[in-house]
Amino acid sequence: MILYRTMQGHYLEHVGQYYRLEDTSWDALLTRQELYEYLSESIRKNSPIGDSLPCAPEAPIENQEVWAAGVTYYRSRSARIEESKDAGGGDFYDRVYLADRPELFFKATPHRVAGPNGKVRIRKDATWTVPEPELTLCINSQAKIVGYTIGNDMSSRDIEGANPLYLPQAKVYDQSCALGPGILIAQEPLPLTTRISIEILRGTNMEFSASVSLADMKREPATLVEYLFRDNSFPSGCFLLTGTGIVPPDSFTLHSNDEIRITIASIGTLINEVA
Ligand code: DO4
Ligand code: MG
Repeated sequence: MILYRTMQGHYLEHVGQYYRLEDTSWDALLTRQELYEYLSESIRKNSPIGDSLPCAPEAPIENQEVWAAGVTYYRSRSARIEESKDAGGGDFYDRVYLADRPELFFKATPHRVAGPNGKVRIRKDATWTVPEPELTLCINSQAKIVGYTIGNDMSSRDIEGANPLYLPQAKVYDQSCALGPGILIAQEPLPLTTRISIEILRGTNMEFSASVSLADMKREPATLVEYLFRDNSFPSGCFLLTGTGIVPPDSFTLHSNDEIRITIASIGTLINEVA
């Protein structure tokens, strides 16, 4: 079942039918104990409202912080070693890829997050920007993974490549993150055969497309969550992007008006235009 946040309230999709939920706030919903059971019960007790959402979905976030993991796929390690070669930073990416402790960084506050069909941005002072399509964990205040959504970790490669200490500037700026379209509420981990796909359209031209499987991720989602919660509390829960396994070739940079489509079949497609 997939949970959606809209201007008109919260909705649940289950086998092609949509149900309206009565909860007062998104935070209250995401921090509910036994969310899966509560939603299953709502489906049993209520009649569906139809086979489509009555209005457009919004970013599935209220007061949650957004964090991200890095260098969790070999492709990200290699691309970053290459981009930071001149700055002497390459060794660190290899070391973090192999270390027990994962790379975790703060990504966005809610107002920096674009929702489905919203606009993501290229930093004003960046010259080389790419989207990073990432499976995103929805975690409650008790450190339990309650669901999965799609995240785009927009990244300024020239800024990070100039010096890895510039990472927060390469990663955190207005509309540097997109989340959505909804949250797949699941009790079990996603199968490792799950694929993350991206398409980048410039006008009618497909500028770049690729896909990767969760089996290629080096870290377990549960381990990432364990590290994130070691000495941080999240009273409203949080989101954790799990890293990218797709990096376009070095000749590619995003342009204004490009359309980015990221698909994980069991969740949906997150579509954003570049402002
Ligand atoms: O090490 C820098 C960030 C890595 C990242 O965002 C990723 O691998 O997805
Ligand atoms: Mg990333």
